[in-house]
Amino acid sequence: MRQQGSQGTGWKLAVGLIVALSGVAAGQGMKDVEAVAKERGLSAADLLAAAKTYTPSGMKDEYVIFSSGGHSGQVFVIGVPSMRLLRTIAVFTPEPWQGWGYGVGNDILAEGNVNGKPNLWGDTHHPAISETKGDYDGEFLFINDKINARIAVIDLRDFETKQIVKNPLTVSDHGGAFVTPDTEYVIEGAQYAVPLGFDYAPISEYKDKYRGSVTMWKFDRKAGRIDKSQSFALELPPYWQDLADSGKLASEGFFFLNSLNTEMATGGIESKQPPFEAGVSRNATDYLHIVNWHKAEQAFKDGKAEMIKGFPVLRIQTLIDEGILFLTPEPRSPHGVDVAPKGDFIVVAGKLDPHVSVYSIDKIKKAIADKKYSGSDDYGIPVLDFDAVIEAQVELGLGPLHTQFGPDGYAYTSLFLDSAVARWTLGGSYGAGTPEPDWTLVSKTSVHYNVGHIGAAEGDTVSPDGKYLVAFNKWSVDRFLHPGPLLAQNFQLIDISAQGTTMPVIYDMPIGIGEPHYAQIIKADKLKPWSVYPEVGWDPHKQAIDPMAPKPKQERIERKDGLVEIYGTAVRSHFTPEHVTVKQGDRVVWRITNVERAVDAIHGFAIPAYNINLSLEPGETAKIEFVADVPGTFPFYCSEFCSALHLEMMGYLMVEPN
Ligand code: CUK
Ligand code: CUA
Repeated sequence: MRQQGSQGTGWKLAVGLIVALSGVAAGQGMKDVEAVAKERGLSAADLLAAAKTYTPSGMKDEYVIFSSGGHSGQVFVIGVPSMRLLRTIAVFTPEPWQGWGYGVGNDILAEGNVNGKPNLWGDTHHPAISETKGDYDGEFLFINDKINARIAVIDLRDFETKQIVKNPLTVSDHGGAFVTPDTEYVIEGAQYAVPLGFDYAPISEYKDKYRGSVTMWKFDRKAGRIDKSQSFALELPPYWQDLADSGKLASEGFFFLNSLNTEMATGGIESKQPPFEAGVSRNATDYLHIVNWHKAEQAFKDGKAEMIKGFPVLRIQTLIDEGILFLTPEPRSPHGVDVAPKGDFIVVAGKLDPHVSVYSIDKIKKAIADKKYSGSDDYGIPVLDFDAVIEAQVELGLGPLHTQFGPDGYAYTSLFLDSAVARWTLGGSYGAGTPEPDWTLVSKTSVHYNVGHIGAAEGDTVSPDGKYLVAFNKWSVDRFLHPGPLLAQNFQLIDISAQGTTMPVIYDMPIGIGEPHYAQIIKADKLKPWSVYPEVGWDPHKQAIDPMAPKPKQERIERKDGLVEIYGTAVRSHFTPEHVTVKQGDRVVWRITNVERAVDAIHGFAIPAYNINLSLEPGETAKIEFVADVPGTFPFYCSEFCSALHLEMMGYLMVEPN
């Protein structure tokens, strides 16, 4: 049931506040607000929440969420506090409005082919905004596709995908995308163990042949691309590495990965082994992987990697010999691992344990230096003594999953089974920021329902903002109208601006396009997107002028040996040329430039029967290629309502039969 707030004085105060803020003549305005609130059954808390989130026409949002699009394979861009969807960025899945896969982006989508076959959906999980010194810089966005182990690079000047890389070693990933503090590397941890390169091996050979891995993709910021030639991977035991996070400041040079199948369970029934669900949860502890990536980079540069599937891999023995990899116990099957703002603490959420376990990087470094091991695992990797590296364990509730941070020494953890977000205090040098004692649970806010990740404003950077937190809930049950049995996910905005126990939910946003996982929230003024492309003839793929881009007054059709090259333009409200006649079987290369300079003067370009649609933003040039194998008469047209004479913006493609 939906909770009703008090209808007493608080309500009157809220109305008074809204009326005062809105500057409406107090008497009548107050009555109007009161009447609407009564009629709609709104409480004082509801009115206050509305005042905190309602964003009148023309007012801009203060923060921007980059959310994974889950099964949509895309990225959602959402404003905070209004929770309005501003954009979907086409990534792993064709998207007709943006022309993605229908004339533009086809080559980028093809980079994501797996074993030469197109994979036209993605399960996007974890977006990562590029960072400078551990703080979001708003230049690039990376996101992983869990189902196919791919990473995409998005340029935040135009919010378009520029690159997709397929991991050659693993078929699925989960511990990515995470970036090192200056975005030197994009980290991608595998999820389900497979023989490296996902070759066939019977499950009975699991322990010998199956492996985990983590890949360090080198990012070339100037090129705006991952540089595959400088990228490499680390072979890991087949422990189902889960989430990862990069160290920063105190833990700069390290990254952390947790795991959930150190049992090396291989699944059940006919094998007489327990099913995965039980087999994976037998041990009381799993392993947190501690990776010294500075040393890994050095080992790679020193030629210590072996080529597997044409990709350099540092084998487990090398990781041991070079002091690159250490393990330490963590409570059974944990989920998230999150590094505190100063980089000093690493928070592991229990999932099957009601605690978060907080590790100290100082203690980890000391334990490594002193060789304080409690033993080694089956592969000979040293295991750091748990008591030597743990700083605190804080009991929060059932099903802790993911942690974010505030500016004041608070941490926030999602509780999946409790359907709540917990606020708790960090200790150490953060302790002074909060009125409550160190390492204690302060309060919980119920969310609706089954929360996965949470995202706080800049909440995983070196300088979190506090203020807003969003709970990304898996179930919405009774929150919205039911559009059939497939229900929306629920993004709930929580006001975390007050210290102590006040942490109200102030907005519910249904997401009916796939199941998002993680999202990052950046201050809007850190983004510097273009409103039009810098110059006419701009190729977004190269982020530069295309010297071949058609120019006004130079439109033409060139023909040579079965090749037809069209140089066309689009402007309100006509295409040039308007007539294109080719012969059946001709190869057609059609270049088209939108020569507009006005903001939002977008043209589409759609050709029926040939599966083509483009979105041409002001200044953009695009090139499409097809074989005119279907004879006939094909009216092409602008598919974006651009002007009063939009319907007149068309032409004829005539394909003469042989
Ligand atoms: S995961 Cu979905 S709730 Cu894939 Cu980051 Cu934790
Ligand atoms: Cu151009 Cu419609």
